[in-house]
Amino acid sequence: MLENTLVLLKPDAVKRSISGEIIARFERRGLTVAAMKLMKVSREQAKKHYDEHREKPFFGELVDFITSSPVVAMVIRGENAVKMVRSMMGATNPLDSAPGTIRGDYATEMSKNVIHGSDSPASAEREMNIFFTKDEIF
Ligand code: IDP
Repeated sequence: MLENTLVLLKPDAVKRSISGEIIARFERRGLTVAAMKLMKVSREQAKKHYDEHREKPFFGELVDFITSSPVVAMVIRGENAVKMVRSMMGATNPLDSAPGTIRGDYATEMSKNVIHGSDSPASAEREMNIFFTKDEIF
């Protein structure tokens, strides 16, 4: 099934100039970029995006980090793109992410784990609307 998913290359990825390498992995796999921009996430967008974590002790830290400096926001499209991107990202905690996955190859810390990808088609729909207008998605 052809799907869209929301991907954020987090501030740590942009600062380390590894965005291109990560985008290349998606393209090499056969997924395509349907929307992309370098942007500073507002606190309002961050709180909406991470709403499911609102009650967690690390929520403040999460919002502070994602708004700290620019991210690359993308819509990635392809067959089963949601699941495909999640499997390419690797586990949330870099200690558990297998080598060969994005986090397994680039991350060492839970808070600076390089990438966000929607966890379901419903989340993807919700999250794409936070970062993109309809006419920005090709
Ligand atoms: P995901 O990014 O793999 O979907 P989520 O559970 O949705 O993982 O968590 C969102 C983000 O919050 C993670 O990518 C990570 O940066 C951060 N995070 C998750 N759990 C913790 C924690 O226990 N301490 C600190 N940060 C956390």
